Amino acid sequence: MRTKLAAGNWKMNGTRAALEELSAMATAADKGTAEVLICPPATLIASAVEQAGPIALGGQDCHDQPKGAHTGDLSAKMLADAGATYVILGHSERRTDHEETDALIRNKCRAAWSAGLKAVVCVGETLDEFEASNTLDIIGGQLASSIPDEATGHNLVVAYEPVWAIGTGKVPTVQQIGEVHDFIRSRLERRFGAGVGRSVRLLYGGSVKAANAEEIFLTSNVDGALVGGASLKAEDFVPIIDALN
Ligand code: G2H
Repeated sequence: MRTKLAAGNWKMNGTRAALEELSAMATAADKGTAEVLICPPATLIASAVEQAGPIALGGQDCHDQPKGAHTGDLSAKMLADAGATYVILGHSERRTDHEETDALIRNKCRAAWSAGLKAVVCVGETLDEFEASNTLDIIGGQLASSIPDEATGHNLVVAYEPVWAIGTGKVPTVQQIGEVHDFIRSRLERRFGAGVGRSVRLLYGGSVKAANAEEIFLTSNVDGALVGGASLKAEDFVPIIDALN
């Protein structure tokens, strides 16, 4: 069976004081069977290691090259060296703000795997694409082009994040989430075979909070959530962790 995963994406939020939130999250992680992951700003990863306890730590991006003249960038190995075991790749904010393409995300994925990191690859449609009923075409294309052939249930997590649901408070219906997650599962099985396809964890992301987590977690092929705003404070994130257990 797939281990449930509650993943927090702190985005560009938090200085060292924010690490105080980790202790209550660690207590919640200790109590249950779901895995808990926090992806703080990279500046906090090394100092988070001590407080994190059972919580896994991740980066929010990495470069596709192992080293070199890339001012301001971080390699996957640097994240791993700081204490990360995961990295989020292809978040829609990176695809938009930094014009990241599927091909670049695929290369970053390979770089992450070379450094021993697990990749959380994000896919999702924009509001225009959703309204034009193009969701499955878009997701199918992103899956095919962003994920390398060497994917396994160990090195890959896929997060479905409809762009129009991110930070907006708008959430698709559980039927819509289930339809997309079933589609992602079938595409992974078709490409990688049933063994790998069934072992990759699928997260839903986009305005997940304590009030809607339980219902989302009961949805077909939802193995957890990638949570932004509601992962910053333990009082918001702990109920989401608890809902997975
Ligand atoms: C989607 C999500 C976390 P939020 O970006 O990746 O953010 O939960 O704030 O919508």
